[in-house]
Amino acid sequence: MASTGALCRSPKGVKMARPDLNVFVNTGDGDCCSIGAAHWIHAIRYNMNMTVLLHDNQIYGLTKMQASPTSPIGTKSKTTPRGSYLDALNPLTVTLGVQNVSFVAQAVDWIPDALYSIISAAYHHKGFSFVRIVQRCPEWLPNMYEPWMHDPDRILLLNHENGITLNPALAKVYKNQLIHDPSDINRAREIASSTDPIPVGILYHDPEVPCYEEVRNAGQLRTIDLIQKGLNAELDKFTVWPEDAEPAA
Ligand SMILES: Cc1ncc(C[n+]2csc(CCOP(=O)(O)OP(=O)(O)O)c2C)c(N)n1
Ligand SMILES: [Mg+2]
Repeated sequence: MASTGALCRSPKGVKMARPDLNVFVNTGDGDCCSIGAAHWIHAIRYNMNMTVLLHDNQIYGLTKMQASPTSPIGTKSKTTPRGSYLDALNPLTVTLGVQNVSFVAQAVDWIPDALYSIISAAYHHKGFSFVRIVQRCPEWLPNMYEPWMHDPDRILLLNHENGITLNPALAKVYKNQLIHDPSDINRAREIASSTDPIPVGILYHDPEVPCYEEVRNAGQLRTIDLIQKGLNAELDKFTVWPEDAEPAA
């Protein structure tokens, strides 16, 4: 599921109806943190088994540059020509503040190796996995991450045996590393509040939080067989029996 309003367009409903599907939501900062924010908060609390990739380019891109909740203070845009007035919302600390949060990670688009490992870990987590991808926007905010891209020490790589496995070549370039146990939510919240250096890796992971599908026994109530049976019963209501028809020769 993708595009703006992605979280509004009820991926929770899709997962309830079809627990057999792997649900991925590709969302933007405007969509997730503003337009669909109510759905974002409740999707975390429901802890449904799905993966949300927040492509955070800090601007409404598709509609040609309006400030979003994650735009840094002072961002000049079509809706804030004198610069935005408020501090940016931090999607990581917000997610880490909601009941039943179970997986939170951060990646940057210019380290694809780590991005791949993080998305893979998110997919394998049973529950709601939230990955914020710090995403460049070449069209509207072209130089936003230049200083971070050119200085590997401004990336803080999170290391742990329960985190992601780093390619050794990458580990040599990104020397600013921290051993972080992703089961420690208080430490995760502290790390999440850093915007410089940018933390990359798994901030929080609790595999024991029950998924809403399990709590509601959705899988048992709505198997493919049952759905098919129900549909057939509905469609059979409209069967017209050819009582007066000539018997087939
Ligand atoms: C519910 C809803 N409201 C408004 C829109 C119009 N709209 C389309 S794209 C967009 C901007 C989205 O910005 P963001 O989520 O940051 O994604 P980006 O384009 O930056 O990748 C808006 C407001 C929409 N598609 N759906
Ligand atoms: Mg955006």
